[in-house]
Amino acid sequence: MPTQHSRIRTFEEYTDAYKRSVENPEQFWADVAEPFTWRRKWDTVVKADLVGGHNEWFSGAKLNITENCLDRHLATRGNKLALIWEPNDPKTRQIRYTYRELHQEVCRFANVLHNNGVEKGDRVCIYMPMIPQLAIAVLACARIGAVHSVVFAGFSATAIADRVNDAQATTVLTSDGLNRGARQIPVKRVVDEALETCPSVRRVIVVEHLGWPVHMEEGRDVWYHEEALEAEKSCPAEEMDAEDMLFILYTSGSTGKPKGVVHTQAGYMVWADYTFRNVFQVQENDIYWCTADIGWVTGHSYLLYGPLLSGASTLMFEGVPTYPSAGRFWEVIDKHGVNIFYTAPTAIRSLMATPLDNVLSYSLDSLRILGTVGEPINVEAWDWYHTHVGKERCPIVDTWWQTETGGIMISALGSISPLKPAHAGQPLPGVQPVLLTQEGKEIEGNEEEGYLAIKYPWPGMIRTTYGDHERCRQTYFGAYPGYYFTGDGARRDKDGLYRIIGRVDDVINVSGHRFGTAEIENAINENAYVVESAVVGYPHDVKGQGIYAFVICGEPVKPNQLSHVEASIIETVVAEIGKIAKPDKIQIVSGLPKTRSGKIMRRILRKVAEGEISNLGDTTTLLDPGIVEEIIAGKK
Ligand code: 6R9
Repeated sequence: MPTQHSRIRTFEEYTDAYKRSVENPEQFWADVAEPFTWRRKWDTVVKADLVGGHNEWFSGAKLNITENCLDRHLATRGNKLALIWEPNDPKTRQIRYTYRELHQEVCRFANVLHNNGVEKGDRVCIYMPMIPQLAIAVLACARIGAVHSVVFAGFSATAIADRVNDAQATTVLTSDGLNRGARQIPVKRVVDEALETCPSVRRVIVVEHLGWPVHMEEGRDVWYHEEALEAEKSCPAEEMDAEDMLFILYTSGSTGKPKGVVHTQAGYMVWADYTFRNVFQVQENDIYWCTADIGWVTGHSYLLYGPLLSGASTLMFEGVPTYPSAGRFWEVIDKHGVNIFYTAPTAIRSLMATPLDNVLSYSLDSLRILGTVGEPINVEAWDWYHTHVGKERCPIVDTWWQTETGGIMISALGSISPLKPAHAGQPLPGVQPVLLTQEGKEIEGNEEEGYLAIKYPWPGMIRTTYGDHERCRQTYFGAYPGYYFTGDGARRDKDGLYRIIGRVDDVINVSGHRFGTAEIENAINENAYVVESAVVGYPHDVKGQGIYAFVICGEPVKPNQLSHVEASIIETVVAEIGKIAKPDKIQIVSGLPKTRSGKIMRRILRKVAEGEISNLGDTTTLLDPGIVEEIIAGKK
């Protein structure tokens, strides 16, 4: 039995580990899990159910993930940097926490939660900027066994309220305001608005960040810094069952309502740590930087849990890539000596569009490994990243995974795997991908394309969708019983490397953020001018996909009213979801292409939005083919 975490170091070791993980998953994962701190070991390694979606890992085990993130490192890494915080404004002070300091801060925050009535199993919604207290708050929830539900601090009041109500959260953690580049946003005000419709919330704990005056609701709202004065510095970790909920994270699917993806304690822990250590080939003195916000799954698994579980030094950045200049990422890398850098293709594409001097004026000597996540990376962006950031010296790990998978599924492992631009590569040990035909038949051999599915459980997989297991079953296991269905299409090349092509469902990926087309349509339809709408994605140079909305209004819109109506629709979407879901193009139409049974033919709208009007396919089933001509003529 291994007593220490090991890392795959050569391609042969990878091949061997992969083989073992498929031949005997129980033994393989028992070995990987062994070195963690367990209060009690498991009875069963895995209970697999890819039909009903009732999968379990390490059942019977007892643990606390924060003992594994923090306590267990204290003896050997107590003075090592755990968390480095780089502020939005480079002229203000960075903050650094050693493992010992972070442990203490997490315990203090955990006591504040306790003192404010938060108990094991309670759901806590966290709506905070990228400040150290966000990381601390997440871990504090895990420390006492409360379920965290982090909501990205760019979502609107309505979106917060939906998530709070779905999870029946009792507590909200927030801040007075936030910095995003040159802008400042009154976060607490957004929370106040949201909570007007959230009766389950008893307590709001506010972290002071900008020093802004905010409304404090008597009997409901308290300041963190005041509560912290009375809180003890030590806090025993709650003993959790392997399959107790660790967190909920809302993500979009093809239906209108985002779903709360549930991850549990032990499997998620083992998966986040194993994938982090191997994909990024982390060495003891590395400084690691993941630019994702903790509001997304990448921030959960690879800014916070993965790095801390592995005892790494993780950097957290409050700002944006373009503030105060488009050289900010590279400046931060040089300033902190970052060795491993993990970001999204959309960030690379937006920086590529700025003068090359922004990157060439930094040395970037410390970099050893680069990563991308969130969407397919096009060859042009890959080349730019490889040449100008990695100086042709650093491998790029293109990591494919999802909120539902908990951690990386298909990726190169540092420099030990074959690299091919725009290809995620090979599955991690424990991941058994297959390509399926639309009818659900496995496609054998290479140089093939199909629906990407996974045919054996892995420790970090989704356990349920909060409050509605049937939805989880249907979405992920219902399409092809016996497989986890990813919603992505993929191609396997001649060497067995996977290239992810994109979603095959009604999900669009805008700057690495997932939205259901129905979700955006629902928002647009809230607007008073609008009767009906249809949203599709189209290729966008920087965002990967842009949002194209075809909208039918109740009254004819005169040309001089057009910009007003469009602005009004955008305002509605911002209020319903948030700025990140703003349509890039709105086209007012008098009708939508529908079949006789009333179904919108999105295939046609997608072609129009993509500008591929010469090849619209079969339009004979349309109720009113004339409408297509009108839509083409008015294309934006
Ligand atoms: C981690 C994360 C998941 C969807 C996924 C796929 C796309 C993610 C990708 C990628 C191509 C990659 N995606 N990584 N596509 N190459 N390396 O992004 O989770 O927000 O749930 O999105 O993102 O379409 O299905 P999430």
